[in-house]
Amino acid sequence: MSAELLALGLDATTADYLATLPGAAELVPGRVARVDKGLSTILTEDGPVRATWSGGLLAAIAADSQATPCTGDWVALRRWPDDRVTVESLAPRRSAIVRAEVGGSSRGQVLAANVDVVAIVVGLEPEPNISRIERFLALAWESGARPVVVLTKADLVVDADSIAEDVATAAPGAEVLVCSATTGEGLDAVSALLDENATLALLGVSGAGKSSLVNALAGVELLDVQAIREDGKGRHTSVRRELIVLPQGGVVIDTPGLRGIGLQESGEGLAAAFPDITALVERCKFTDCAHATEPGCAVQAALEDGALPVRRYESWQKLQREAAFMARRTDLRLQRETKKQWIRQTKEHRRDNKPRL
Ligand SMILES: Nc1nc2c(ncn2[C@@H]2O[C@H](COP(=O)(O)OP(=O)(O)O)[C@@H](O)[C@H]2O)c(=O)[nH]1
Ligand SMILES: [Mg+2]
Ligand SMILES: [Zn+2]
Repeated sequence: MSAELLALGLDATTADYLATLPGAAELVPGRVARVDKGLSTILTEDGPVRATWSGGLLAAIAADSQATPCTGDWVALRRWPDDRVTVESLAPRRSAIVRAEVGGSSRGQVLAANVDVVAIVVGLEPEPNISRIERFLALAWESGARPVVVLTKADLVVDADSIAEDVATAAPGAEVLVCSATTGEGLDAVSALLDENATLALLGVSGAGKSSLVNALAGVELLDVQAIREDGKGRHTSVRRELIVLPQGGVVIDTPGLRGIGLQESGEGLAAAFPDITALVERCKFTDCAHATEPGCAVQAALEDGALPVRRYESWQKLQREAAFMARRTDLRLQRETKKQWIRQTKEHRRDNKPRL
């Protein structure tokens, strides 16, 4: 494995996958930095290249939209004699941040792949929305990467540490860091998340301070920071997500500001984000307890004695309903797909078994 690929965050499993592909000798490994409608920018040991999808990859995408390469993916490239470059193969992802697609298909949209740490970036001013942090945490836990909460703009408040304590109660199992991109306070701890060429993805709403944080970590202006428009009516927003290799090592993926994020159906991320409630539910007297008026409900008891804040319970309930809705939608899609496949097979069977005339 070359030093250049290590700096891009290549891990042993992925390196092995890429090296053992059929015809690997003619293929070039690379990491997706950005995708614009089928034309992607891929970082290789010899610098960035622009590439399109190969026929084989297009077929895989037609069968499953999640096979579309996204920022952070590792791929194998082929250089053609006419200098075109195509993405031949997509390496399995070791983690993926997937949000539910708004409307339409029930397939999730992959925001970033092969991430080690997901930083949920939240400005300390205006006051953080704790329920939104819980939602981001569920998405982050679901990804398979390690979630942390980065509270930024510490220079704008006097009680950063007490806000951080509140946030920590909503983020069991996740580290909560306080920093300022403006003064540099607390940046060392954020920087440490990038040790050993780790890949750090930043999630957060537009205006949270993600791009400023990347610039502060890099020590140079790599990304556009939102300027507040002079008429005060809104801001121009960056829509491009980018993969940035920091000069001191480590890779940052700056996702677009997410206004709303839908949850995927599995509910595993939700259980990981709410281990306190998951533990209570296991202690309810009835296994199908709806935590409303049932006797022996551990959730209701925790709400009554104040061990479980009502806000946190309501936030969990809302996300829980959403995940259940997504699960039903996925079931419907799978049913339809199975039916389509059955019809196709029946037709093929009929064609293959036509009586001879
Ligand atoms: N005072 C202060 N302002 C910040 C800090 N970080 C970002 N900002 C401001 O917050 C606004 C949004 O920042 P930006 O990095 O573009 O947010 P993004 O949309 O999440 O990428 C800009 O006006 C920044 O100047 C900080 O640490 N302190
Ligand atoms: Mg930005
Ligand atoms: Zn209960």
